[in-house]
Amino acid sequence: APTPAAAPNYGVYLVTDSTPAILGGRDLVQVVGAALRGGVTCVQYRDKNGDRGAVVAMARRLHALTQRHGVPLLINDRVDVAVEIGCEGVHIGQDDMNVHEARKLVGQDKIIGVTASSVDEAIKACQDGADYLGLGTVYATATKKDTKSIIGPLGIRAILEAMAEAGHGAVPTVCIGGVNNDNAAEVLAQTSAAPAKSLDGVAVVSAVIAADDPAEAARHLAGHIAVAAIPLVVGAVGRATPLSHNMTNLVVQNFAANVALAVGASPIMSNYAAEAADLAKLGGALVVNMGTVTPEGLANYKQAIKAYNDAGRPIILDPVGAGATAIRRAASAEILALGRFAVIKGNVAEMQTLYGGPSATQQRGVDSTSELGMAGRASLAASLARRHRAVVLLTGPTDVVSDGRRTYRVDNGHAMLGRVTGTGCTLGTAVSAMVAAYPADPLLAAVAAAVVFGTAAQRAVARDDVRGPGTFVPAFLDELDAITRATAEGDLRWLVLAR
Ligand code: 3NM
Ligand code: MG
Repeated sequence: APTPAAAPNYGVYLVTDSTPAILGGRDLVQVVGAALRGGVTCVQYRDKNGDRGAVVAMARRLHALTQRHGVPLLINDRVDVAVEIGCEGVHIGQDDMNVHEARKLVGQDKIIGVTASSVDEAIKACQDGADYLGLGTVYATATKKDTKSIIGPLGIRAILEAMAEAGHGAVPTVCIGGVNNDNAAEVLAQTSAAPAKSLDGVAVVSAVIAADDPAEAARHLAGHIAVAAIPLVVGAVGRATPLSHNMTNLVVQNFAANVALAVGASPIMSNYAAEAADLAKLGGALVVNMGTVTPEGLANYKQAIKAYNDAGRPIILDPVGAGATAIRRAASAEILALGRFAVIKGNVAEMQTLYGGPSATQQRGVDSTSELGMAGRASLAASLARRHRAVVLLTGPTDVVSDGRRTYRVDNGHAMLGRVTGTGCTLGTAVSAMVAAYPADPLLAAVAAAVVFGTAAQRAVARDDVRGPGTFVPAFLDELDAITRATAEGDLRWLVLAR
């Protein structure tokens, strides 16, 4: 079956500017290329006055670049240019062509974004069929001097609330105007009308285009976006109470079910695949954890994977001890070739085995034994992610999470997690809940799960009543539960974002 194009991701939205004051003497294609490597998720080429021939030529170069990164390219204002080069869409302001005209020219399948500065403009754009809105101007900016109204974060928030109220809560939004790495976190927090509606991203010009290091600037913005997503992800789990269907090993069943409950999901522990087709219809996610694999178990995984793939529901694959035995190496390779996985989770040894196939090096027990530096870990996660079009969550003292082009590090947690059994496996359960509830961005859902999980460990260890692994486990569940509640309310102060 043909796979529909992935929904555009507006998280780190770059708007270009070719004027010397902002671009300097640099080549726009090189600057945008660096920004894409840093994690920009959407590019708008904005050159309102340039000579048409030069603009078409630049648009083509930019489109070749964004296509290599799998990122949409939109053209500001000049709809004819977008039509000519066949890029993913256009962005139009209130003084540009209207949405209906633009739609006739670009067609149903292309993206049309609209700038709105007021509730009325936003609602009208939604009614006209805009695919997303750019809301602004947040703060006065030297980049665009003719901005009509500076509405601040609270003005943005008022528009978001009105959109949700009018039934347009599903239309994605970014904010624009004077947003940079010093204020992005604050803008995202202040604009959030959660749970009604929050921004899907931030649009910036000078914060990236004029930066000394555009890649680094984009990377920082991507970090702010990921942190801001955590309460949205955790809140979505609480509202949806998604089913977390665990086909897991007999060591961790009880612990995994309790972790699912603590993060607000609804666990079901079913290793009998004949149930999977019914369970897959309930809007949850499946964890396939190969921790105590048997021939019968393997047959069950395969049947359940097919059922969840057929239902279009996410699967989290945890190939526990993938490299430990010939049986596990073969089984994990077979499973991996069989279906689609939203998230593949494991330690370095397991992920190296999957990446290298069944002949990869011997792994001792189910623990991670491989030494690999951070760059090597990031590259392993990204390569495996690209190959399987999945999110890869590579666990370790620092977790690495990648979808193949965006790669995040989660640097929290505590060594105590390695002294009790099942913490790695139950992280997979937490991921399943978050991915099921936050389909918009499985990468950020997995990051959120890792952050919350590691934070719970650190908070548990810090408690006076925790003296070792035995007292740690119940304290960990308590903290996971408490963090989930606080974070869903938008309180980020509980989270440990770096050791
Ligand atoms: N549109 P910077 S503000 C292109 O309010 C644009 O619609 C705006 O640049 C609007 O990120 C703006 O450098 C410029 O402040 C934003
Ligand atoms: Mg405009």
